Formats: sequence, structure tokens, C-alpha cells
Amino acid sequence: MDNNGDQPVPRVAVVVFLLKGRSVLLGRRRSAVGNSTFALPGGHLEFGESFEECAAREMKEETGLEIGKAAELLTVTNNVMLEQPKKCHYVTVFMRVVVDAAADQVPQNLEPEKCDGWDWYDWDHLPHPLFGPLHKMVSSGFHPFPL
Ligand code: 8DG
Ligand code: MG
Repeated sequence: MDNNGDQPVPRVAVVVFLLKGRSVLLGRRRSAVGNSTFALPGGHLEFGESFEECAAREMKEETGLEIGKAAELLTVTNNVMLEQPKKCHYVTVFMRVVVDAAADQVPQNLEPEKCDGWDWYDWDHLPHPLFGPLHKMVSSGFHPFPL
């Protein structure tokens, strides 16, 4: 495996737009990166993982929800965050999963040390502040909904 020693390197993150009707699942972060901002579930791509596997693992670990292989790739953004208490650079892979609005999918806050809790937010009334990488997308006019 490549190892860059002590040099800072970009990392890959996989995050998920979990959509129910016009709502998206967000949680307020407790972290040295984007603390107190609203963000998607997700985390670091592990060695050997596919994007879909990472999305499913992170969803399960953070919310308890099972998405199987349903995640589809939406887009990728480059996020250099040198202003954060913990400087970082992420290539962020955004996935989408549409859940059945009728199904009772209740997310649990399984990592309360990292998140204040998960909730559904109407896309037209998103909470503030959004986490930087998400804010950048939303303000550019991006939306995650199927046409
Ligand atoms: P892990 O060690 O359990 O894999 O990771 P984690 O503790 O869940 O990491 P994370 O901070 O939730 O996600 C990793 C990085 O992904 C985060 O520091 C920056 C990047 N990232 C974005 N946008 C988003 C987003 O909307 N949500 C999350 N969770 N991470 C995001 O660029
Ligand atoms: Mg996370």
C-alpha cells in the first residue's frame, strides 16, 4: 500500500443524499471539520471498497439504515478546507439513494459523538449553516433529485 509518510494528502470521502420525496437526511456535525454545520451521512472510503459499498457501510454505521446496493453516483467535488481547525482536503463522492416515502425508515443517531441527530429537511427549506462542501453545491444550483 502507498504511504506518504507525514505529508498531508487529499482523502476520498463518500457521502449520501438519502431522499424521501422532496426531503433529504441531514445531521449537525460534531467534528473538528465543519463543526455545528448540517451535513450528509458519509465518511472515508476504505482501502479496497467500492463507492456503493462505502455508502452502504457508512449509512449503516451512522444511521442504522440499510441501503443495500441502491446508491448511485451523482457527482464528485474537490474540497480544500485549509481554514478548518483541522486542515484537510477531500475529494468528495456524492451518492444518491431514493427511499420509499411510504416505508417507515427511521434513522438512529448511532454515533452521537459525531452528530447531534438525523432529520429529514425539505429541500426548499434547508437548515443553516450547511457544511461547506454541501453549501457550495447548493448555492451553485445543484439538486440531487431524479428528473
Ligand atoms: P470514518 O472515519 O468513520 O470513515 O469517517 P467519519 O468520521 O464519518 O468522517 P466524516 O467527517 O463524516 O466524513 C469524512 C469527510 O468527508 C469530511 O471530513 C469531509 C467530507 N465531506 C464532504 N461533504 C460531506 C458531507 O456532507 N457529510 C460528511 N459526513 N462528510 C462530508 O466533503
Ligand atoms: Mg461521517
